[in-house]
Amino acid sequence: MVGTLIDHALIKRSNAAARADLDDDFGSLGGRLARRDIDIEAITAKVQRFGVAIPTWGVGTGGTRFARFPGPGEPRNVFEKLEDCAVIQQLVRATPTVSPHFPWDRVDDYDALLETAGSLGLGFDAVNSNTFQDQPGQALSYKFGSLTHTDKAVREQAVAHNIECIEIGRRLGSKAITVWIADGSNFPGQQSHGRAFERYLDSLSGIYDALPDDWRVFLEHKLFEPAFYATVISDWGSSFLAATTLGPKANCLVDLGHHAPTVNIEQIVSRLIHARKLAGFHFNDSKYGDDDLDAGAINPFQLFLVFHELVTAELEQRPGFEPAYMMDQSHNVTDPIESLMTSAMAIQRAHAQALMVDRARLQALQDSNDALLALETMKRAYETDVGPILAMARLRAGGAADPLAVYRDSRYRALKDEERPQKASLGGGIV
Ligand SMILES: [Mn+2]
Repeated sequence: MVGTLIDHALIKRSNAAARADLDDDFGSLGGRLARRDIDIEAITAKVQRFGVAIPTWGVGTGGTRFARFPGPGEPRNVFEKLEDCAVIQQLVRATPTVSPHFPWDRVDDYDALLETAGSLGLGFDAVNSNTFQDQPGQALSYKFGSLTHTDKAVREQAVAHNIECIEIGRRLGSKAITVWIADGSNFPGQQSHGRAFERYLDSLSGIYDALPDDWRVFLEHKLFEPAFYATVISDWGSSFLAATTLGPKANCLVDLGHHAPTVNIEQIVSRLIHARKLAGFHFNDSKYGDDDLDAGAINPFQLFLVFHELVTAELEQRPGFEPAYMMDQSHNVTDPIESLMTSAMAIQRAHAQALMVDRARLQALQDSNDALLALETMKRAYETDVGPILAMARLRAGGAADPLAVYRDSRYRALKDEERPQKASLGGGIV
């Protein structure tokens, strides 16, 4: 049963109070952009069309390997997770889809799940499998790996789980499955790098063969953790090699946190676009490793540079360019709804800034090797305050000009705390 979302009258009142200032700011920004031959209405329309998926696990409090500190009114099942996702979409209007995870979101009646999502105005994005932990009653353990395990029976169990996820996804209207494995080793010599990768390819081909015609499989690489010596799919090279070996329906997914701190992620994005192998993104930010911090919290310039590659590919109509966007963050000290709203807006911001790069000028500067003015051209777009565009896009789409203020005024979290009495233990967080 779907509970209360945000009272629409509250959004209307807040927007009415903000309207005059917003019109002024939007108008003055429009004038300044016009002098740069940028049409603010065209940018606003593109911002309105942009969407990024929310992972169902994102609306719960995350955790670290040390502890998890649950917040009040956390969703207790996938239906309640959908409510929280709907609130984010109601206010921000940039998150129309939800990315489910199995077995965490397993239900008896998937038609009811689909119907609930539809009634909340939400659709389903890529499904996510889980072979990185053991489930109650599971026959064989993933302690020493899943799709790359030395025991064929364990590999077959992991493949069967992924195929079940595809089957559930079909019923929910998904078109892709994301496969991330925790497989790897903690000690030199523990595992054969070569044989582990070959077992991965063999297992993945079983999943690949089960894909419906219009489906894709997204291979997600990760540098380290939980394996601390070697991860089987550690980098975009391994991911690309696997995706190329498997075939055209296999693409490489880039989780921004899954790289070493100094890696040039935007260049990787460019390479994957060139090879028609970019699956999409898991957006987040990090300072040290896979910190799963909120998108744009640490390095918004990097996010902008990634979007510069994406917008360029879109403008050039690169063949096979159809990236799926999702946020993948762990909210440990904030209200997950607030984090996801501000992160979605940070992602929108990077997108809008990237739309403002003067690409003709940039290319001319690149061709004449003018490094300084080339950077200045990028910075000019990056330093444009696109806030009024984002607010206007939200307002026109029926959302809130100031989502955070409306959310806090609504006391949604306090109301859910009463509606959703928590059990003593809620299980682990998300890695
Ligand atoms: Mn991820």
